[in-house]
Amino acid sequence: MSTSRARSLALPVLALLLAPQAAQAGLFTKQVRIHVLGVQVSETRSDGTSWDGPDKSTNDAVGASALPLLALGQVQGAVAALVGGSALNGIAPPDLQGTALVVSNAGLPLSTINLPLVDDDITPSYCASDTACPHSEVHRLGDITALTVTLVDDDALDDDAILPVTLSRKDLRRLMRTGQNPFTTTDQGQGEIQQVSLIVERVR
Ligand SMILES: [Ca+2]
Ligand SMILES: [Ca+2]
Repeated sequence: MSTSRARSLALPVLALLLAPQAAQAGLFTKQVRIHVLGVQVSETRSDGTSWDGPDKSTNDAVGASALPLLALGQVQGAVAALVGGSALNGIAPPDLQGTALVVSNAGLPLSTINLPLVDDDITPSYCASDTACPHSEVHRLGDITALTVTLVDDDALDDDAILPVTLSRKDLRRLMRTGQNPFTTTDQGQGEIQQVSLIVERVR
């Protein structure tokens, strides 16, 4: 093969070899903003006990202990308000709040997305509208190593800790490319946080 012939073949081959790396580098330089739409936690804690209920020192329990101080009519109204729905049918859903932390390659926080308190709900949603969800600052995807979601069940005395889950940059990249939603947190946190619903928005 002549030198010029070999060169003419080598260049396209080199381009093919470099193309995936270039595409990869392109993805890493993309600017993204992460929106958290909602989460789903398990119906009980991983040890099978309820999040809340009569055996727990919860906000609900404190409310109940105050009931004898109220007049009978007030008690009836207060009980109806306390048990409204879920407590009556044996479910004791948690009062979730927490954060989704965007973590840098150095392990430092880049953005903290606050997930506000939602009472008595294993599937809280955080968006005030289609376009108004808790979200991060804009970051280069290549600067992000993970998104860690940490929640607690807000109780009156000691909050019930919930095992956190982490999405890797690979997970976030896949969500950006496919829009797949929600993200199921397989084999993490003993299944306490089961899903995180989020959008990885490509800003530019
Ligand atoms: Ca609790
Ligand atoms: Ca609670």
